[in-house]
Amino acid sequence: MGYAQLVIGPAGSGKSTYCSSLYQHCETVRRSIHVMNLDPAAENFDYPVAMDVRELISLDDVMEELGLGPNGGLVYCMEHLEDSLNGWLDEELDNYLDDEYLVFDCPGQIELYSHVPVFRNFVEHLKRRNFNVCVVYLLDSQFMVDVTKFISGCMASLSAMVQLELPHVNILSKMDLVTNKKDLEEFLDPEPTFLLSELNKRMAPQYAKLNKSLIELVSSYSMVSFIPLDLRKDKSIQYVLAQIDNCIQYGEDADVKVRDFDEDEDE
Ligand SMILES: Nc1nc2c(ncn2[C@@H]2O[C@H](COP(=O)(O)OP(=O)(O)OP(=O)(O)O)[C@@H](O)[C@H]2O)c(=O)[nH]1
Ligand SMILES: [Mg+2]
Repeated sequence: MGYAQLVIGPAGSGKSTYCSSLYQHCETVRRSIHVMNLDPAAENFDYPVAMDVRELISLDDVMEELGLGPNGGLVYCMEHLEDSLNGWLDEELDNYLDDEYLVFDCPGQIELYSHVPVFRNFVEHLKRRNFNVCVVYLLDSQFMVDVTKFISGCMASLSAMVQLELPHVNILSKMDLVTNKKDLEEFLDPEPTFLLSELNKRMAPQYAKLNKSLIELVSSYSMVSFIPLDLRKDKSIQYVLAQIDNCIQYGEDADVKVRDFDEDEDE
């Protein structure tokens, strides 16, 4: 049995930085992980790239040769990868043991998960290869300080969840930039009734019915829970990793030491 994290989230939400910090953390604790780049638009990396999708296609080449812009170019790359990605994975996996832990650093554009089937097919293929896979969905904490942004963040994560049908771990990234943690705390694991009353306060009365349906939707998919991640704190990375490991049933017998993130607040 192998294990895999698919690291997704909006452009610039901190996916590649997370992969790099996770790699460093694992190196320190002498744990083996391999970070794979699935982003044809990636430029440089702070982690050793175990597999690089740009061997198959890169955004720069597509833009130059086909005269496409960055977004159209990326959609083209993904369509092109539909036929080749799974075969490439098979070839690359020959270099690894069956029980490896892989982390896939993915591109940020949300339409790649909803409009193009390549990621879904890729996930199905990983499962066929006996990998336990989960989505690690990163959302920038800067966008989470009010209820309307919170709901739109949940909806974006939900759209990926519906497309990929994978267990999800939602992460709030860039916690080091949050100056007022109190504002954010109410959104980490909020009660649906709290969200609904906040949303109703913010929006005109004619939206009340829509608001109720939205809150019901996100809470019935258990989407309204986010784990804060502060990359400056090793314990925060450790906690996030333990949650993900739990989700993909990695090291079930191992005695994973977990401390709650809140305990570190005053350090
Ligand atoms: N302060 C702070 N900045 C961060 C953190 N994580 C990422 N950044 C910054 O946010 C920007 C985007 O980070 P990336 O890791 O490239 O984000 P990404 O999600 O991989 O971006 P795309 O691949 O382009 O979608 C960079 O300038 C990072 O330095 C963080 O935890 N704290
Ligand atoms: Mg990136």
